[in-house]
Amino acid sequence: EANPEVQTDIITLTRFILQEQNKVGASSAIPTGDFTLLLNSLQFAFKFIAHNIRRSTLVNLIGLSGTANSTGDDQKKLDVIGDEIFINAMKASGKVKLVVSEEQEDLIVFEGDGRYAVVCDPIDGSSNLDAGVSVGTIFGVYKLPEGSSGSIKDVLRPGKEMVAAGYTMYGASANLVLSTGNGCNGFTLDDPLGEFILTHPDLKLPDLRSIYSVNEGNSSLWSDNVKNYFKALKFPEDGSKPYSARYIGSMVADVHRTILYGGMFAYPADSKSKKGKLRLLYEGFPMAYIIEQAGGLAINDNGERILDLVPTEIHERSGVWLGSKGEIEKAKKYLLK
Ligand code: P6P
Repeated sequence: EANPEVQTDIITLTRFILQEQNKVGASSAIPTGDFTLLLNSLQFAFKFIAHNIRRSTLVNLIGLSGTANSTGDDQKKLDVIGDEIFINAMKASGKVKLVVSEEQEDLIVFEGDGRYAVVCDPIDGSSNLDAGVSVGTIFGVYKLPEGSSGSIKDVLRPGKEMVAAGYTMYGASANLVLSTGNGCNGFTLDDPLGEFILTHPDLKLPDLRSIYSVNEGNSSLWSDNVKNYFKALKFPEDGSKPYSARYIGSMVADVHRTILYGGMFAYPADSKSKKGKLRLLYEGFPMAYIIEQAGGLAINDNGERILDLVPTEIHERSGVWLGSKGEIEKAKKYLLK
């Protein structure tokens, strides 16, 4: 009889997406086949970036960093490598018309008749890499409106119009968290197999969890409302237990913990960064999309739903508050005082 330990019917990412497409009510903006091919290119980019992160960590560890490679140019910074891998994979897919990247000042327009626009931060948090902190690729996908030939207006749209969004966190293993508008699912890269396997089906945040995640070093710059909110968590007046503080300083890692354990994460706008630090299009929108699909909320400093905001330029910043529904509703009460 079959060995019970051996999984013989695993759900890979490709199989999962094909199943999703056949679900009733799957977002009609994703024609059968096209999205699977786009997703295959996305997952290739994640695998290749994961490979380079592991290799570069090793390279740095044994002091080879900074060595000139065969063509004599300097060892590329990892975020440049991640950016090139991502852009090349999107171009090769034949399904993408536009790319916005945190590493590229201007919109990238490909030749051909791709019907998707992809926005991304290829390696968010890369400054933490040498400290062994998890970093990640954050991405969002818009479908070009019918009749559009592909221009900046196709990406200056509210995040709620995205047909897919997510991130891949490069930690002990590569973890992809993805939504195509029907809930939120987690996949883990099985390196030897080279496949992302469904390991966290139907992710849902708990409604409440006493964990807050913010860079307290900015406290003196916050508005009084923001100061009062965090003070209430740390010195509760109703005699309840104070909240726990957890801050990694890598958005993908802080958001991943928030999805798995609950709680809230914030990068408020402040007197120094009046529009906040995080980028709306390829950090705020994808994380807000994922969090909402997992039953949480995501708002800006004015208590507005992040996914309803319309960027005016591709690198626009925004304050970001996201996490458990009950925790963000509590924060919103303070923000609107
Ligand atoms: P701070 C990393 O540089 C990043 O863009 C996000 O990943 C992270 O959430 C934030 O900046 C951390 O910023 O000011 O707390 O170091």
